[in-house]
Amino acid sequence: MDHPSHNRLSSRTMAFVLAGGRGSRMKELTDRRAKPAVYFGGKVRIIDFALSNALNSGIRKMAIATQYKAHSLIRHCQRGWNFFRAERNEYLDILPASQRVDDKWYRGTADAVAQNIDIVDDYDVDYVLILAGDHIYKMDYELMIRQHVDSRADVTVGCLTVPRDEAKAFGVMGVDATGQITEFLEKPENPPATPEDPNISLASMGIYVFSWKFLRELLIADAEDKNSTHDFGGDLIPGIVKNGKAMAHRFTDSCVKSSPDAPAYWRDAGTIDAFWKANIDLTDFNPDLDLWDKEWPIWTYSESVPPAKFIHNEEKRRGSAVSSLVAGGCIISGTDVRNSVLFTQVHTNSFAALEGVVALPYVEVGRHAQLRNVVIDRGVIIPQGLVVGQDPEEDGKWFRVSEGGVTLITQDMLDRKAAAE
Ligand code: ADQ
Ligand code: ADP
Repeated sequence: MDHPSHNRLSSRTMAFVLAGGRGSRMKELTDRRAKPAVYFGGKVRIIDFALSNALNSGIRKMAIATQYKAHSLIRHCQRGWNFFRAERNEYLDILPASQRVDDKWYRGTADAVAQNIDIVDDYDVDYVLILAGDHIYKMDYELMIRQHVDSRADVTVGCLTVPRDEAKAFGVMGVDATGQITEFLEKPENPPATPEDPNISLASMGIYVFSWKFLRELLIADAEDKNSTHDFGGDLIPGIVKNGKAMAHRFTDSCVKSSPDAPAYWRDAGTIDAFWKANIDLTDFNPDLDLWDKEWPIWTYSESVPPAKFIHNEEKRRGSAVSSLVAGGCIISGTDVRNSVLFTQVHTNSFAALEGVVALPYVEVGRHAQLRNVVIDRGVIIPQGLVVGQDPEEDGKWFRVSEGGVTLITQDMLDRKAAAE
């Protein structure tokens, strides 16, 4: 008798995760690391969402294409995603652009797959699920692969609805009543709306299911095409919409929610403001993204550290955190912490006050510092008495203040400030 898992298409699918882009809208946060390696939610990195979704969906073969500032990402994946066992037919490969085919780096997202055709061949799968490594969401990909197979599409594109005025950052599509994509415009100046609502557009999530046989041929043809930019959204998908059958898969149909009433959660978090908000939203009483859900865990690498500790100092100054996420290894000593997300090993000192603070690992906050609505990069030492978040003009002299009024602090910025004073 067939084992039930044999009916799951995910066991015949590999996930190919694209993690080589720049994410330049995150400014100094992506100076030294690619966006998929950026920390999130007090514990994980952004790429852990795509990888955990694949794992939780039953996929046991994965590859991650890296290029830009890949060191931190590669180290994270080596430490945290090293439990795949070839004896069980499980694989996870990290594929840095390494000029395997000729002397070119990955020229675009499709080229990142094309340069590794022989490796994908070795995986011996029927379907390839192309994922972006830089989005925060929970999704059961099995349902999307199932739709792809049942509809006999050439490609199935994951899609969601976005406000029309935000849609020009996406591939935007039109669909017919059967869900077949009738037009696909990559980052259009004037995005078309859905028939139901003039203020809403149907946007590509940049995730695709193909049969490997079909994609393999397409990639070989595309590699020869001098006019192509070798990009899925810019070249391959519009080509299939014109000449073949491209189907849309609605994210809402396979989104994993904590309760049926919860909104479908998907975030790009590609700017300082969006990154700050997505983190701080987790401090809500009932956040839209449930990281506590045992049914759909987000796997990661985490250091083995002692539990978080809260101390009242000698002068009886309380060390406390309310409506906050505080990771292991933190020491909150005589500090008032509110609505903040503190990653591993953040140490704060007496008489400091933190509100709306996202502090990446190994941040130290000196005595009497007053910080409001800030993102602090990993390893930053906040000097005693620093006040940020009260006078944007003053903050802007040294730090990066976003459009939404969030201040990003890196060690380089603090060093420049110290040198000038
Ligand atoms: P973008 O997000 O703008 O649009 P892109 O910058 O190509 O597309 O990034 C897609 C993914 O590929 C990211 O995870 C990125 O890290 C990675 N990547 C980019 N260049 C790469 C390279 N040379 N090698 C390896 N990886 C690379 C895409 C689609 C749109 C869709 C949005 C949704 O093109 O149609 O709407 O995603 O966010
Ligand atoms: P991790 O070191 O855990 O990967 P990061 O994502 O913060 O954490 O690191 C990003 C990359 O920048 C890594 O390659 C790291 O080694 C490097 N890096 C961190 N701090 C510095 C620094 N002060 N100067 C140069 N490179 C650094």
